[in-house]
Amino acid sequence: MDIPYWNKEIETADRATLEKIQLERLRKTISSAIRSPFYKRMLGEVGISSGDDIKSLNDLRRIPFTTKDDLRKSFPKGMMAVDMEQVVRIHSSSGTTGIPTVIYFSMEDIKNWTDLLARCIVSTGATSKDVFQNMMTYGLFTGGLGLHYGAEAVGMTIIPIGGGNTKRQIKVMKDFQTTVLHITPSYLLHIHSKLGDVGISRDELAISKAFVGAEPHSENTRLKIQELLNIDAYNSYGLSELNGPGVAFECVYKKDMHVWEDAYIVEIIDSETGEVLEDGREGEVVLTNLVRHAMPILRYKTRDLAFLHPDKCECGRTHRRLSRILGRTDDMLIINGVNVFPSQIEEKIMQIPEVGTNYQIHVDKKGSLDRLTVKVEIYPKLFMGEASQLDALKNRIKEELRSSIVINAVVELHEPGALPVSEGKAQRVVDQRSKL
Ligand code: DLL
Repeated sequence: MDIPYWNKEIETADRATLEKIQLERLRKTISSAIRSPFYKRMLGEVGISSGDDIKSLNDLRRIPFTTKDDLRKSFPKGMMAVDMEQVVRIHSSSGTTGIPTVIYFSMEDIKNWTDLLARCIVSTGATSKDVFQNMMTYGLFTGGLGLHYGAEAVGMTIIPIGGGNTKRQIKVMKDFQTTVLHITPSYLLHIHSKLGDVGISRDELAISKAFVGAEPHSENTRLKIQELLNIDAYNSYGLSELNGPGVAFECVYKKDMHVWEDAYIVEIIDSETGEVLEDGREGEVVLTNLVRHAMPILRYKTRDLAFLHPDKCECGRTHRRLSRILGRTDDMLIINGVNVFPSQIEEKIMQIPEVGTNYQIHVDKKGSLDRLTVKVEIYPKLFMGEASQLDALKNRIKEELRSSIVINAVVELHEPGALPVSEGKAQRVVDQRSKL
């Protein structure tokens, strides 16, 4: 296979070269970070007063972790490391859980971020010949503008449509013969279910690829997307604290996501002890910016759980691959004492052929016990059969779940369109226990 690269030299650099670059950039980043009140205090406490105090990459471990709470407490400017005059863009998280977190970019930061996204796009085989429909929200969310700049650098024809308005999205896909989509996986499945309503068939569309990310999804969900739409779906990972999309992305081989190690130091840690784990072991992803200076973040505890692949990728890139996000340290449900990640439930139900494209997990109480209800949409023709067939399907789903999560779940079958959909990140879990 002819492997496409955006910057072959850096993407295939050997480990010694990568580590040399990392060390240089870490020093520079620390010298920038220390200009912010937050890092001045934190680094001062561990005896680091400039980048020169970092003698080797191992010295990174002297630095304490940064948490979401630190970002919140530093709102609005506690982590800003340059004068406001040098800031050319602000992004922010929605702040639905409290105080928003804000991210500042200098012109150089935007240039560096754009370059990373161009790498991501090219690594999937997309080119300037592609028509790119960017269906992620533009605005304070990093998903829209981040990929927009990357796609522009690659020279793609961009349709900056943003999120929502499903019918229009489908029409635009047909009118401009869109070839590449950027979208959350849940919204893409919804779009597929709406093609018929708009009177447009898959054959009238030219889509061949989708960059899917911004929310957890299982390998079975990817396979479902690929099969239903006959496209290649590439996993895309990132978080606003560390720029946004472009932290890790799948290449043409689709065997998990290359982390751009000249731009980020990635560590996998045991969340409880903080111990750094070796490649192959699952733990919390911790990231350090190496090419951001308006607001660099050091050793950020993402709360995302994953592992790094120890083996090399066939594409020739040397940057290690991060597994699919397997869960979050904060999304684990405890149901009657049993630990369950929503991702385990998704993985199971999405491999059942009768299950459609949407589902939701509800947790409440029945008496003093927790009750887990898994609501799934199934294909409409199944409702036309015998009631006993529906019961059999329900039992099969229940059994599949029991074998995996060791919990007796209540299973509800719904018609397509019955469960809520989001045009951005899906809300998969509704836990009502604290409200009861
Ligand atoms: O979601 C940035 C992004 C935009 C990534 C577009 C990919 C595409 P935040 O809103 O800050 O930023 O949310 C970050 O979303 O910590 C993960 O928990 C989750 N997440 C992002 N990408 C993936 C993915 C953007 N591919 C949080 N798989 C992260 C699983 C993901 N979870």
